[in-house]
Amino acid sequence: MSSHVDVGSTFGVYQCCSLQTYEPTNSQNKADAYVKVWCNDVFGGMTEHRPDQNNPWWSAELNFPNCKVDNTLKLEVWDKDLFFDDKMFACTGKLKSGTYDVTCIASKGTLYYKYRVY
Ligand SMILES: [Ca+2]
Repeated sequence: MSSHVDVGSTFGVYQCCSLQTYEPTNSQNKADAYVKVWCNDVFGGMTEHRPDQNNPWWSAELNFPNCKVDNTLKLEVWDKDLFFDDKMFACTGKLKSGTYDVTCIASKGTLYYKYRVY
């Protein structure tokens, strides 16, 4: 019998986020935004959507047990619609060790988020 203890592995935590939208897409000119998150193409989850809100925020915390330094974190901001949701923009970046507040500026909005890799 032997047991295995995984010591020193890296672990990614992603904390979502707030958004300022510049091009809201529903009929009231408001966004119904939510955010999907991947680490190296592994889907890590998504936030709930915030209806009719051009400055939404979320407090979701997503854990990525296998997310490491130099992996690529990808966030997609989506606008919920009745039938087909629209992708507003995406943010990608390579992860560094430590805790970071990130601002992603895109033509349709600015996304603020935080991640930690340790
Ligand atoms: Ca919408």
